[in-house]
Amino acid sequence: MAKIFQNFIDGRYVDTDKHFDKHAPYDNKVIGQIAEAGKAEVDAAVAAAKAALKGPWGKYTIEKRLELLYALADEITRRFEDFAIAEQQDTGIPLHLIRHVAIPRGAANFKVFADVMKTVPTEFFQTTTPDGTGAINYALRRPVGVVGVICPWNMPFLLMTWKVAPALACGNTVVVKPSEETPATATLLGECMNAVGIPAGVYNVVHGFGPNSAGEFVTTHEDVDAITFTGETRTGSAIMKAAAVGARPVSMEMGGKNPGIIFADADLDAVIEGTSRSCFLNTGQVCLGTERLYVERPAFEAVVERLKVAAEKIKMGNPADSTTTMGPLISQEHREKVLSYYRKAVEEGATVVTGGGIPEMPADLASGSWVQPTVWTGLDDSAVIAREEIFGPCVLVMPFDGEDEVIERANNTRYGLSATVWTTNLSRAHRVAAKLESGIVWVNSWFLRDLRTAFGGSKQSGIGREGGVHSLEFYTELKNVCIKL
Ligand code: NAD
Ligand code: 6OD
Repeated sequence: MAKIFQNFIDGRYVDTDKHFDKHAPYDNKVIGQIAEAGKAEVDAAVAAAKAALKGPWGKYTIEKRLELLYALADEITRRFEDFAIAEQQDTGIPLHLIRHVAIPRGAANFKVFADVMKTVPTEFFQTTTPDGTGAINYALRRPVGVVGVICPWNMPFLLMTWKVAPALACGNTVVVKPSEETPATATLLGECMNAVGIPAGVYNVVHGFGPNSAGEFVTTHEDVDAITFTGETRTGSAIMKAAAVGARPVSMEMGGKNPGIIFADADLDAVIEGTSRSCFLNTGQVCLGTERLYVERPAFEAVVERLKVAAEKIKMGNPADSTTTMGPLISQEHREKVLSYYRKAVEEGATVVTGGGIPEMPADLASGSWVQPTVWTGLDDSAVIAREEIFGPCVLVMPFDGEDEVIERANNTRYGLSATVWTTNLSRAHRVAAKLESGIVWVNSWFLRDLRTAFGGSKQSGIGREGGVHSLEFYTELKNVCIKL
């Protein structure tokens, strides 16, 4: 019998009478059916989340709550392989990469945010009063309530736990809407919640699509107190409209068109190692990835040549095979989108340095959503592939001649998520990092992420910052208490 990815509501798995197929990205075979939540299931999930705030969860001491989150992290680690295989089947990401990043980092999210809660300072002010007795002010933090968590498919477990962990650490309850492409790990996490004794209703999962489906039902629900979203900028705008009803707060992590800047003095070995990861890791489906690469003219030819070699070394294949270094795109639909940009690049006159099409795959994988890692040159910043987020394993490499010029070009975008700078000149690294309009700048590295640091995008890449203590800004509300002495 086909596997059914059920909703998780009030501590129980809930089927529905409306199912849709989940295809494995690497061979396009149906691996299960997803039980789409309707309005009734979303109402039930939100009601359970609201009730749980008033139940034991809302009454626990912070120590008790954090103890449960540490236990949850341990339980995820105990079920490590179940999570890894679920994630691999959903996404097609090579298993060794999932074992190395997604699952350990997903478990770590619960520990890190529990740690953060132990050291949150409070503000305190002494105030003078006309009668001379004085007053003291101090701030209390309280949870915002029921948080709607709308998730993408590109690193599903990592990006979901990145939101669920701080939400729960702060004492909220959640209704999670995973992407319709990646139901598995969110569903499995329900088992871990029950196993460690997190009360029913604290963590709920509803499956489905966006408009006129579970996503819309969650974001328009009047008992959802705050909405945190990761996904495309266009979707984020639609969710902001929904959140405007009832004036609910939003935290938005959205799209990007991230520049990489390589100065001629950079260490080229490090550049190629870091840049090939930032262009091709996870088949380019990383919000922080590089799709525009600016290379100082004296280094241009060498970088293009060595990036070509790195791209051609990538081994696509079965994600369970330990020698596979790149999986497929998430779906046939997403492949169509990426290939439309591959065609557009050629129409606009790009030189295809390598890739540009569909690779030949063995018969058992031939129906998967494979594309070749691709490097282009020969176009400038006005090209469509230099302006729009493609979210595939591809990069346009362009030469530049000066620091001011490259900063202006890197910033000439409606996005501002991340940027990478490669140079051995320390003063220049500081100067350029300060001027780049993005939420994160990496110097001589990429995706070196400390979970305690602020994460988020400038311009149309995001609203707000999450990470470490910064997550408290969204997942708690500050209340000032003023006591006259
Ligand atoms: P998406 O916007 O298509 O979908 C994200 C989620 O929103 C899905 O669960 C979807 O069902 C839901 N959704 C869609 N329409 C909705 C609506 N009207 N109301 C409520 N929910 C709705 O994004 P995706 O394709 O899953 O992910 C890829 C995108 O995510 C890329 O643009 C990428 O840059 C971005 N992303 C950003 C970050 C970041 O931290 N900034 C991280 C990962 C991915
Ligand atoms: O590692 C993280 O903390 C993080 N937020 C990664 C985001 C990846 C986006 O695709």
